[in-house]
Amino acid sequence: MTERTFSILKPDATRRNITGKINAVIEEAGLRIVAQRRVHLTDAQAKKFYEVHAERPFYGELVAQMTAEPVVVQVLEAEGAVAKYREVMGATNPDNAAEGTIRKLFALSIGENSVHGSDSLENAGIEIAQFFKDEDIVG
Ligand code: RTP
Ligand code: MG
Repeated sequence: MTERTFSILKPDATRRNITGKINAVIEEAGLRIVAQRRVHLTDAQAKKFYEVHAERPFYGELVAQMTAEPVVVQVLEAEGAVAKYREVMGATNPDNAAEGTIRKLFALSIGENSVHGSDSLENAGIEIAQFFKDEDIVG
């Protein structure tokens, strides 16, 4: 089934000017970038986005990192886009990420791990709606 997933190219990627290199890996894997926008997340936006992690010890650091510099928010489309993008991203900790994955290629650490991708189709819908209007997604 054709699905849409939500992606963020994180501040460590915009800072190093490697968003194009990451997009090349995304497109090479067959995911289509059907919406994309550069944005500097506010504290409130980042806190809401990562609400599920509010009780985790790294929450404060995560919100600080995600608001430090701009990010690129995206909608990616493909057959089975949610699982496909998780595979292309690689493990959260780049030390555990498979060869050829975005995190293996580009991540600096578990915190500065270059990309976010939705972990379920339900969350993809919720996350896309936080950043994009329907008419701004062109499949
Ligand atoms: P994401 O949500 O960003 O796509 O990454 P994920 O599913 O692989 O990882 P998740 O468990 O949802 O954690 C969200 C983000 O929090 C940061 N993190 N830091 N210091 C730590 O132990 C730690 N653990 C997670 C990472 O940036 C992770 O992507
Ligand atoms: Mg996650």
